[in-house]
Amino acid sequence: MERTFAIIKPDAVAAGHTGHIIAMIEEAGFRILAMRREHLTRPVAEGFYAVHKGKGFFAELIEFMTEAPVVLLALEREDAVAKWREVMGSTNPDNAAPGTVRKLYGTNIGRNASHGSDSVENAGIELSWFFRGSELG
Ligand code: 3AN
Repeated sequence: MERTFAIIKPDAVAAGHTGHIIAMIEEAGFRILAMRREHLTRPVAEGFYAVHKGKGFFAELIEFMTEAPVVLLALEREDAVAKWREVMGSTNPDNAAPGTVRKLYGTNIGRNASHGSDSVENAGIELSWFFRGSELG
């Protein structure tokens, strides 16, 4: 069993797609270990995306991620990191496969409806940024 970290981003939450995205997650065989709706503060968002600090899109990314509430999820299944990235689709919704979260609900490369960890190592770091160990059962 593997774990990954997911965010339903402000655009998708505000548009009322939380329920369908959670259904997609469960239909893809994930167990939801923990879930929380939260309006990210600037320091939390900047800490989470620290790896992108200095990139041209950083300010825009932080603005977007703090504009409205998100839904944070801890997910588990076999091959969870790769499988959730498959369900999300490519970073840029234009290149995402039909039926993926980003194709269905993303607008552009910045406002792309969802986040998923890119490695098992980063999943562990990201999960512990948002959830206490005791919340992950
Ligand atoms: P992914 O989320 O698919 O792993 P990353 O790690 O390259 O993609 O980027 C993290 C987040 O930063 C993306 N989800 C997206 O919201 C934003 N981002 C990435 N590249 C750009 C860009 N060129 N312009 C605006 N936002 C971007």
